[in-house]
Amino acid sequence: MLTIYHAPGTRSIRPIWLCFELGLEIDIRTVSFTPEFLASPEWRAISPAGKLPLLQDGDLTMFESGAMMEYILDACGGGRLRPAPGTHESALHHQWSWFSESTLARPLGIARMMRGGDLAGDLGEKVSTCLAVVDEAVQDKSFLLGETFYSADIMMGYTLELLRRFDLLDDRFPNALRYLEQLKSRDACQRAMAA
Ligand SMILES: N[C@@H](CCC(=O)N[C@@H](CS)C(=O)NCC(=O)O)C(=O)O
Repeated sequence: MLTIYHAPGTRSIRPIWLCFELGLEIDIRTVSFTPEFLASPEWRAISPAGKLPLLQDGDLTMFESGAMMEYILDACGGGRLRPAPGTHESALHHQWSWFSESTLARPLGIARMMRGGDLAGDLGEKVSTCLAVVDEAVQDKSFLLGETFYSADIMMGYTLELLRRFDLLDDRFPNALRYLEQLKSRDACQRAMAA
């Protein structure tokens, strides 16, 4: 059974949501999301960068949420929740998954490192530019790649919810907001958020 270390509101929601969508039984271990715990030798022994989420499967330990999603799909997905490998749709699926974490969420990480860097200025501008891309992508469809829900929507859903919490996703992006609400109405998402 997969074990996922979790704290409410953090990126551990992604792999948990995915497991719930796939109907997998998982062991969720809630940990304290405090600087003290994240810096503790006990935590650093399994999560060397001091981050959440963390996934364990037998002797495998992983500490990057997008990579966990790929592993869960490889090991337990049975072809579900992602397009067939090697197709153009799969290429775009990879692109949205990576875009969610490494491009759209990046300014928040920089702002945090700069201890409150200017999300109202340059960094906020960068987020808005990327949000406009998402807004346009879901303008005339239910999900990023059309009418089928995929794991890239989980990657994106978490990032959009994070940006909404920081008041960066607002009614300038009505399609992205509608898309987020639709994602959040899914039973698996609600269960992951309540975990
Ligand atoms: N790209 C990483 C980001 C991990 C990350 O920044 N996790 C946050 C929680 S959502 C964290 O552990 N922050 C604590 C810290 O940076 O001290 C992933 O997607 O797993």
